[in-house]
Amino acid sequence: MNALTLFYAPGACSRVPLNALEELQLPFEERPLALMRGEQKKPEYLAINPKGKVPALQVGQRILTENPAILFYLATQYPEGQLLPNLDEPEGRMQALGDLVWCGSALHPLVRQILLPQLFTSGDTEPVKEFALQAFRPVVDQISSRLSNAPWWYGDRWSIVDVYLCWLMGIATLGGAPGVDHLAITEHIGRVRARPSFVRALAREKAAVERCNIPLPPGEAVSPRRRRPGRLSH
Ligand SMILES: N[C@@H](CCC(=O)N[C@@H](CS)C(=O)NCC(=O)O)C(=O)O
Repeated sequence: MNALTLFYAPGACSRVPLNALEELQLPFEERPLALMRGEQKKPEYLAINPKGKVPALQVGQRILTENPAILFYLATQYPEGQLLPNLDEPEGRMQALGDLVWCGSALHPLVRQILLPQLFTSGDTEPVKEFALQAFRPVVDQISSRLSNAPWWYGDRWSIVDVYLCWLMGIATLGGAPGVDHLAITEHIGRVRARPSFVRALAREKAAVERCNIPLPPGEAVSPRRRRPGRLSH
């Protein structure tokens, strides 16, 4: 087996692959970065991931970037871990890939605009945030309606998509989106957070924060408590 190293930042979207590795119970090395100190833009890290973002997963000598790609890689490389359902059918694989890409390419940019509108304009941030909040509303309704009928995104089976949605909804809620108003979403977040692999992932983040003295902005959560918005570039 190729050695795995995850480059991640406490509180960031890299929590999803961190949770995936914990779910798979694979041995891996962790390299936490302090985004607030700009470690993701330092030459040492840019040599690993020129995009200057977390996550990055080193697999042997290769580097994988982009959450959907990392998660799909882990799910298909270690199918016994059941990170995604129905991987043995082409339709199931493409459904799962579609959902991961939706999270990464549609929802993640939207929640960034909600939490960090200042990154998208040099002027008034309110219209940017309002536009993103409006675009996010039907998404929240869609997620909420699906989770009202079943405990997990894929019905009665947990998957890594649930963790991705949980992280996205948490960030959007920090930014003022109406996630917590939806009981189905709040309860879903509770279920995701109660899973042992999530608890272990969070404990790793917390330990990294303490060990490496990683500064977190006020809104950044490495504990289940919800806090105020921060300034990380999510
Ligand atoms: N498309 C990328 C987005 C990664 C991303 O935006 N990561 C944020 C943390 S959530 C980051 O590294 N921000 C630091 C920065 O932009 O300087 C993915 O899905 O992996």
